[in-house]
Amino acid sequence: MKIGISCHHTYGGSGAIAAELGKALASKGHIVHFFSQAAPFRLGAFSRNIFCHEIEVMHYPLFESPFYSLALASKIADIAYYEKLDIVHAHYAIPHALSAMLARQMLEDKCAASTCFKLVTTLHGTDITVVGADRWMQDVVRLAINKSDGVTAVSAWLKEETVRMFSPKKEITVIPNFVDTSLFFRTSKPEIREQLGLGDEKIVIHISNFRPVKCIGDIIRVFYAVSRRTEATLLLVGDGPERSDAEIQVRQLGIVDRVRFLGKLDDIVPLLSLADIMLMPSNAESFGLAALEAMACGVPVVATMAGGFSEFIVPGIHGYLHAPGDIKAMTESALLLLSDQAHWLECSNACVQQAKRYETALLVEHYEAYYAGLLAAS
Ligand code: GMT
Repeated sequence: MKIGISCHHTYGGSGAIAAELGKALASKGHIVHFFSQAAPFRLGAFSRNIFCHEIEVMHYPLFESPFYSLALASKIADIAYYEKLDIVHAHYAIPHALSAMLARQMLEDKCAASTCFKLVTTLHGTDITVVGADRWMQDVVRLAINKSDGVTAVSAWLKEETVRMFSPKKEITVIPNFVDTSLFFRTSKPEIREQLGLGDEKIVIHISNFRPVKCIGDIIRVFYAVSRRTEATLLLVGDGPERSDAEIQVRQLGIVDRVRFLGKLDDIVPLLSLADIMLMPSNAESFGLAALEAMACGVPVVATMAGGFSEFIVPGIHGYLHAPGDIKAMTESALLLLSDQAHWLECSNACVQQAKRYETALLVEHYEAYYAGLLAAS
């Protein structure tokens, strides 16, 4: 198949999933064209089957904010026509699905509807729960969903939310996030501990784009309580709008020497490999790719019951789930995992097994079958 993938290039789960999906499809012989503002952060692959189109936006003094969505639509239309794309897969409803929809309209005079690409939209989370919930964005998100030929969501929870908020015309198929366990596994690299100046204390990790939904303040609060009862270091990987406040909070609590802000890093496996637990106290998380990747590296997760975590984290087996904002309960669960080595080991092994159920190869087959079904129906 010839597949176009439109996605955000920035640090975040939807861009990561789009890039990993494209790489996996290309390795199976499909031709993949990426459309994004810059090369997606996880792409980093050489393949004869991958083509990356960075969208050039026209700058003109009259336009205060450049028309990215329109430039994207034009690029998709151009490539879809000349490369005869079968599928354009939009990751995140806005603006990708909408731009692809517009691209299809641009091609109306050039090709018959039956020969034009099928539009698949994958809903990732905040496109529904934050952007879609905005009074002025609701109708545009609804349009993007209803004009797609196929819609997938990354968890049953997100599907339910979408149905509740938008009553979409089409059935939404759940295809969860996935992880390549040949790349995400626990490795022993003692030099990393040394490079980071860590001793043999327990390591707590969090990886995200530091948006409000991630509740970074709760991570600091839980870690503060944990660090009063056991020797531990918190590794914070990523960056975003909540980082500065988190730094101030860490200074005020007097735990600067126990918290490391590492910024955006691509190579996270070595860090996950030395982590004892991951904290994910989000107040809404459609799936939680970072948690799945941590589990693949044998890291139990303390997270919230908000969203899709409960679809792959069984409390007591792979970590613990609590109500958002319940600092006390999250602290106790973190301490339990950090203090009971036998229990930690059981959880760690169970996490590795659970991650294998979300193996990239399995879920990529789901996407391929989904594309094939849409093409066969035309
Ligand atoms: O994190 C976001 O705010 C948006 C989005 C992204 O582009 O990074 O992340 C979402 O998509 C991931 C991949 O499907 C999911 O694993 C994340 O749970 C989801 N984030 C939220 O729902 C907050």
